[in-house]
Amino acid sequence: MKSAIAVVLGACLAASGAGAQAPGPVAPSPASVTISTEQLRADFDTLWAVSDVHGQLEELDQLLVAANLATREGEDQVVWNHARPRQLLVAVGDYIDGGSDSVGVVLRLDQLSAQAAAAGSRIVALLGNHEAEFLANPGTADRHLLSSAHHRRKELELPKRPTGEELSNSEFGRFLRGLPIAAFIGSWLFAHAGYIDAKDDRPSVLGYFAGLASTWSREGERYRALLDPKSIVSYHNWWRHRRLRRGMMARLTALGLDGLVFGHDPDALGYQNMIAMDPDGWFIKVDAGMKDGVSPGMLLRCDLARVVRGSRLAMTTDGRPNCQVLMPDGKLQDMRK
Ligand SMILES: [Mn+2]
Repeated sequence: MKSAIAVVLGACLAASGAGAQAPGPVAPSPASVTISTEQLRADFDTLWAVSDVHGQLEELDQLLVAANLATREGEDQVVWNHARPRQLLVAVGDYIDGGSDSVGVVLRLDQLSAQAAAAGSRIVALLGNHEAEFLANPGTADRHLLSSAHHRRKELELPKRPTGEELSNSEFGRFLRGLPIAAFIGSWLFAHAGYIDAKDDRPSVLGYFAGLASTWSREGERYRALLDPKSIVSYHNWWRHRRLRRGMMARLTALGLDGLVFGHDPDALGYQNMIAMDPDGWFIKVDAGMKDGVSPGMLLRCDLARVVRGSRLAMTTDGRPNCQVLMPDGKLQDMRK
């Protein structure tokens, strides 16, 4: 109960604008990342999101270069644009399986994270179900992932034809084990499948996240728990059901949140292979269908000056989406809704 009181107190402080560092919607834990609206305003101009890159390194590089977040250096090298501070990029999981360079995608995010931080920007990478499956059972890594590891063996300091276990013990596994499953950014939740498997009342939703945090502290269970088909990284197609969308709106509201940004289903919300929003303005899905190479992907781009309203983030104004979509050629488009 003590923590619930602290959360309520924190919410009052935040609402009264008492500049102190407000606690997040849930208790701090390595399972989640919190960036308050105050921190957003102080540290960032633009919020970006990408999801479900699935081993398509060239497509990811092209998106980041098109966004001017990264620049090309030499043949295979893409680095964070050191002249690009105040950018927050959220990667919403599923970096591996699909395209030919799963390991390259993970190493790219690893390197860019450090470079972005040095430039006054930040990358928040979240875990997807494919990473959770690998970390739970590295021995089941498929031949495409292992072949990608073989090609990248020098960077990983691995022998020829590495095993899944060796890959898990390399920098690749170390980076993935450092990833949280959820990010509370302003008043939006970011998570791979996004579904909160709890009742709608506040104690149940807080209990759900406390449960995730508690399995997080037991490494053996951490990834196995996420393999549950209704987990926050695994639940496919929940968005198809009006009842579950309504439930999610209630659970987000119970935490004082205004929206969910998720990936995982390239056809989510009825839009195939594109970033889009639901008609009620509560959900943005960012899986743009890169997995099988049918789409070169896109980035969600939110100008924070437009999105931040007091202590909240608004997905829409007068029913129109506040964020836009950046295409691989650098053109900005309105988001579908
Ligand atoms: Mn997925």
